[in-house]
Amino acid sequence: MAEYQLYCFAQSGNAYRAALMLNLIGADWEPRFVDFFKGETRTPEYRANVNEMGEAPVLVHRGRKLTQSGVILSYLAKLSGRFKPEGEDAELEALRWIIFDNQKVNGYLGPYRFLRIFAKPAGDPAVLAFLKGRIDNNLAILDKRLAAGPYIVGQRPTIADLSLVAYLYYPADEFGFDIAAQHKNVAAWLERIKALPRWKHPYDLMPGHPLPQG
Ligand SMILES: N[C@@H](CCC(=O)N[C@@H](CS)C(=O)NCC(=O)O)C(=O)O
Repeated sequence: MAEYQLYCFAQSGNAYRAALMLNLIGADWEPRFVDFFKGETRTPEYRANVNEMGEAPVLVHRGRKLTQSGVILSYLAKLSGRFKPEGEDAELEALRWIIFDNQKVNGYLGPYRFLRIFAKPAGDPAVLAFLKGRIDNNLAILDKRLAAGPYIVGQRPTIADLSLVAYLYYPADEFGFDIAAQHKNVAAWLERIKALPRWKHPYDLMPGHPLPQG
C-alpha cells in the first residue's frame, strides 16, 4: 500500500489540488476512486467513515484523515517543505488567496461547470448567468494579481498557486468559454505551473475519465 491514499475522481478540481501537490512533491500516493456521479459522497457510509462533510478530496496518511483541500495542501507543505510559503506574512497571504479561491474563484467555477455539463437536468440559465458574472469578475482579480508577479505569493510557486489552478486546466468546452484566451496573465502562469516536474493534467492524474456513457 502506498504511503498516502487520496479519495478523488478525475472531474474534481477540488481533488486535483491535492493530487497535483502529491505528484509534484514526488510522494508515494495512490488514488482511491470516489464514485461521485453515482452519489457515493452522499451515502451514510461515506459520511460516517470517510468525511462527515460529504466531500472529496480526503487524504489518508499515517492514521489521519484530512479533508478540505486547503488543509491538505498546508499539511503536505509543512511535511515536505515544498511549495511552502516562507514566513508569517507569506503564510497569511497564501491563506488569504486559498480562501478567496475556495469561495470565489474555483468555488464558483466548479458549480458552474457542473451545472453546464454534468447536472441532469442542466442548470437554470439565470443561475448560470449569475455564476458567470461572478466568475468573470474573480478571474479578472486573479489576472491582475498575476500581472504583478509570476506567482500568487512571491517569486516561486506555493500552495496558493496549486489551489488556484484547481479547475483551470479542464477543457474550455466544459466551461463554454476559454479562460486562458481571455486572461493573458492567467494563461502565462498556467504554463509556468505546467512546466513544473511531474505536473499532470487532472484527467491523467486521477481515475474516472472519461465518464461512462448513459
Ligand atoms: N472546499 C472543499 C470543496 C470540496 C468539494 O466541494 N468537493 C466536491 C467534489 S468536486 C464534493 O465532494 N461535493 C460533494 C457533493 O456535492 O455531494 C475543498 O476544497 O476540499
